[in-house]
Amino acid sequence: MSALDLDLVPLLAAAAEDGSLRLHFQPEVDLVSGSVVGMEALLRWRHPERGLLWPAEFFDVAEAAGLVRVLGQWAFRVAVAECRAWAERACPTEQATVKLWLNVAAAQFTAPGFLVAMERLVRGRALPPGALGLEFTEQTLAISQVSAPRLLGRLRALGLALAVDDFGMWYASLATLDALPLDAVKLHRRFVQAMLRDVEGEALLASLISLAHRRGMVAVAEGVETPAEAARLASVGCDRALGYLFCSPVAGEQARDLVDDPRGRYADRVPGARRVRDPMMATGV
Ligand code: G
Ligand code: MN
Repeated sequence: MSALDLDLVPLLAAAAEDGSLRLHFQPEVDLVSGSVVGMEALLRWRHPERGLLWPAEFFDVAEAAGLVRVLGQWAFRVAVAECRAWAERACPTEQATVKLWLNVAAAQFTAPGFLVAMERLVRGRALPPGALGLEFTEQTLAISQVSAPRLLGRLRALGLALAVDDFGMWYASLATLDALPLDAVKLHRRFVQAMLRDVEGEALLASLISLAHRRGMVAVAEGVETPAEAARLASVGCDRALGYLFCSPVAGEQARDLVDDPRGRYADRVPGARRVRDPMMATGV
């Protein structure tokens, strides 16, 4: 890992107030229908000289400088306001057709006031059912091993969907899938690549998907870039995918356009060969 660029700290400390943070949105696509069923909110930071930076370029510095919670709070506030705007454009009381997924950093999840803040945010904005989901990496769930099951249970009781993110990037602890109340498993791009590399890779991916399904979770592949990847994913039973094949992360205005017209949006890019229904579609999660 490269040394931390601590020169970024003063600028980053001001970012939540100076208008240089952005939230982009990437559609999550159902591999049977090609419909947009979710959006992942992704934080970006416009640096005055270096241009638009991705979290990978500034998150380690933010962590070292204790700025993760401030950035996270900004992202949550903006994302929930956006979600509210989507609901108003559709029908505010009906089940949301496109769920907004937010990434939760460990520093946020382990902060004492997290649950109360989420409660206030969700209730205060009167979001429709199914409007919001939270993503946690395996590390985050492991750090808060003792409190995680209870906390996740309380978040779920608020009507939030819960997902484990980047699954397989750390220890891919199967206990995560076995013991925690989760709705979705987001599989890291490495599994998509492994699937295409050899039969062992495909078997590994297929067994993770099957395990997720047996636990009542939806399997979501990340970083899908080609039609061949989408077709293979569908053939091993993967439910949903995000990636450049469908759409890169886009700014708010374009995201609204996608949310207004999500049905069959990317039907031309999914093989449509599976006859099994998306389990989340059935439960409304
Ligand atoms: O939260 P998560 O670690 O899942 O973030 C995913 C990151 O990957 C985002 O920053 C997003 O912009 C990026 N990304 C999105 N689609 C693709 C893709 O198709 N390929 C690759 N390599 N990266 C992607
Ligand atoms: Mn994510």
